[in-house]
Amino acid sequence: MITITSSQLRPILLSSLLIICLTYLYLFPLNLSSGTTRPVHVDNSASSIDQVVVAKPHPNLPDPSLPPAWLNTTRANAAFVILTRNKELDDVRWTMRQLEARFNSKFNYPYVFLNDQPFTEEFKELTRAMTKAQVQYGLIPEAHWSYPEWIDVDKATALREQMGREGVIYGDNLSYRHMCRFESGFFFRHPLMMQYDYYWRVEPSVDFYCDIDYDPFLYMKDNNMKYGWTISLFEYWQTVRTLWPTVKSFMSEYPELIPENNLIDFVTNDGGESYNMCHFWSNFEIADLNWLRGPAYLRYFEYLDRAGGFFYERWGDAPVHSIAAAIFLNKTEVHFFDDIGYRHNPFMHCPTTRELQKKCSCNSDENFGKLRAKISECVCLWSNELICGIINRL
Ligand SMILES: Nc1nc2c(ncn2[C@@H]2O[C@H](COP(=O)(O)OP(=O)(O)OP(=O)(O)O)[C@@H](O)[C@H]2O)c(=O)[nH]1
Ligand SMILES: *[C@@H]1O[C@H](CO)[C@@H](O)[C@H](O)[C@H]1NC(C)=O
Ligand SMILES: *[C@@H]1O[C@H](CO)[C@@H](O)[C@H](O)[C@H]1NC(C)=O
Ligand SMILES: *[C@@H]1O[C@H](CO)[C@@H](O)[C@H](O)[C@H]1NC(C)=O
Ligand SMILES: [Mg+2]
Repeated sequence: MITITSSQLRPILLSSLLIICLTYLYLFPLNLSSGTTRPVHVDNSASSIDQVVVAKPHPNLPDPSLPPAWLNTTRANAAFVILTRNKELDDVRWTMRQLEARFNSKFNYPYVFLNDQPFTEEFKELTRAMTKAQVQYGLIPEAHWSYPEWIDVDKATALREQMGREGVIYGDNLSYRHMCRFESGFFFRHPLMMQYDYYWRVEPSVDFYCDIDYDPFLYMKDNNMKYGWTISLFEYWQTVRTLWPTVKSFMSEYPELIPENNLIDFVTNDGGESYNMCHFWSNFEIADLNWLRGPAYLRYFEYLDRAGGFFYERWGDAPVHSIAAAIFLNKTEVHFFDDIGYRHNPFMHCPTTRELQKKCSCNSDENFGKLRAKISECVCLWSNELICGIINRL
C-alpha cells in the first residue's frame, strides 16, 4: 500500500492543478492574436466593476448566417474618383479589373474620371467596358490647374529647377505640382463631384488584394468617420520646409477652427513645435467630401495656397490632407482600413490577421507597417490606441 505523507501531498496537488490548467488551455486556447475570436471593444465609459464588454465584429468578417451586405440595396452617396491621363488607360483598366472583382461588381458604385485634358473616345469606351456601374468623365477647369495670380512665376521656376538639381523626387516637375494642388484643394468641388458625399480615391496601376464584402462608404457614414487610410509613412522634408510653420500660423489665426481633442500628435512629436513628416498616403483615401467642402478645410487650403508652397516648394496632397485630418478631426473620425489589401508601388498594405488574410492574395509578411516597425520607421498602427509617429518613441 502506498502511503502519502503530508509533505508529499503538496507537489502532487500542484502537479494535478497544472495538468488541469494545461488541459483547459488545450481545449479552450487563449486566442490572443486573432484566430476565430472577434476583436472585442471595451467600453471605458462604464465603471471598472461593471465594465461592459461588447463583441464588435470586424466589418469585413460579417456573420455568415446573415445575407451578404450587398443584397441590402441601401448605398452611400459615393463614387470612386480617378485623376488620370489618356496614356494611363491600360493601368486604369488593370486597377478597375481588381476593384470590380474584389468589391464593386457587388456594390456598383459610380466612377468619376478627371483630367486636365479631354478624355479620348478610346479611353471612355475601354474604361466604361470594365464595369456595370455609371462612369462619368470630367475636364478640370483651367483655374484649378494653373498658377494663381499671386504666384511669382520666375521665382517658382528658379526654385523648382534648384530642387531638381538637389535631386528631390519630382523636384523639377511643374505638372506634378498642379496635380498636388488640385488633389489638395479642388477635386472635391469639381462639378461632377458636387453631387456626392463620399469618395474613394483610386490611381492607375494600384492593386487591390482582398475581397471587400461590406460597404466601406456606409461604414464611414454609419460611424461618423471622415477620413480613411491604409498606409502611412514619412514625407521628404525638402518638399515641405515651410508647410508646418504655415500651418502653425493658420492655427493661431483661426483657433476657433481647431478642436480640443484632435489628432495633432499624429503629425508632431513635440506638442506642435515641429512636423514629424508622418502622413497618410493619399493615393488611397476613402473620405467625406462635405468635410473637405466645409468652412474649416476650405479656409485651411486657401491659407496654404496663398502661402505659395505648392509652387515654391513641392507640398504634397498627402501631408496637406493628413495635417488637416490631424488638426480638425478626432480619433473616432479617422479610420484605418486594415482589411483593404492595397499596393501602390513600392509599398503594400496586407492584412496580418489570419481571418482577414483568408480573403486576400497578398503576402502579409510584406505588409508595410510590419516591415517599417522593424526598422523604427514612421508607421501608424491602429490597435486599441492610435500608435503613431516614430515607433521607437513609444
Ligand atoms: N490628368 C492628369 N493626371 C495626372 C497628371 N499627373 C499625375 N496625374 C494623376 O495624379 C495621380 C498621382 O500621380 P502619380 O504620377 O501617380 O504621382 P505619385 O503617386 O506621387 O507618384 P508615382 O510614384 O509616380 O505613382 C495619378 O492618378 C496620376 O494619374 C497630369 O499631368 N494630368
Ligand atoms: C441596410 O443598410 C442600412 C444602412 O447601413 C441599414 O440602416 C439597414 O438597417 C439595412 N437593412 C437591412 C434589412 O439590414
Ligand atoms: C512629372 O510628374 C508626372 C506625375 O505627375 C510624371 O508622370 C512625369 O513623368 C513627370 N515628368 C518628369 C519630366 O519627371
Ligand atoms: C469626435 O468628434 C465628433 C464630431 O465633432 C463628436 O461627435 C465625438 O463625440 C468626438 N469624439 C471624441 C472621442 O472626442
Ligand atoms: Mg501614383
